[in-house]
Amino acid sequence: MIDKIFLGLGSNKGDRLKYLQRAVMEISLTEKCRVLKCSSIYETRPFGNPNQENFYNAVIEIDTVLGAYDLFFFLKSIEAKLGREAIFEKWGPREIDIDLLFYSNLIYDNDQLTLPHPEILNRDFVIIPMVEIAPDFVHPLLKKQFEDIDLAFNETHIIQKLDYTLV
Ligand code: PH2
Ligand code: MG
Ligand code: MG
Repeated sequence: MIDKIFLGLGSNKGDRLKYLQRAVMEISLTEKCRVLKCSSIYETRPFGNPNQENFYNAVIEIDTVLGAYDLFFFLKSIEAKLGREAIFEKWGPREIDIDLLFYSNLIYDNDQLTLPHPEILNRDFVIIPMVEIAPDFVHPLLKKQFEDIDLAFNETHIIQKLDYTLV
């Protein structure tokens, strides 16, 4: 099976567009990863902690030779390289956040890594971009294709789809 790997990108500090673009660039610069698809970029209201700037969010699909843990730590190293400062506040502002959303249908739940990312179904700014680039991908726990996932009970965070692109 070809792995289907999706990453969520977010920034709400500094030049948000540049941080997202640089994250995609860093991911594609290594031999270990290939960027296959990029969603639109969305401006979104902060989820969880309302006293912070709006985010720019997007989702990308990649291919990689790295396993889930190696990929997770590689993504952390890119966050650090791009200058993400330590965050002391849960869901506080961040220059760049690169979340491993799905590694195919792997299901993990431990201190280091939870797969699928536990917040996906609460976040329109993940579901809508997933519908854009992978409408038939099946959420391995919900067992529904993204295009069939109901947003009706979720709070809306998306303000607008932006004209900028990730690459
Ligand atoms: N990320 C968070 C907390 N809140 N809100 C939005 N709109 N977008 C995010 O990416 C986001 C958030 C923690 O990672
Ligand atoms: Mg996050
Ligand atoms: Mg994160």
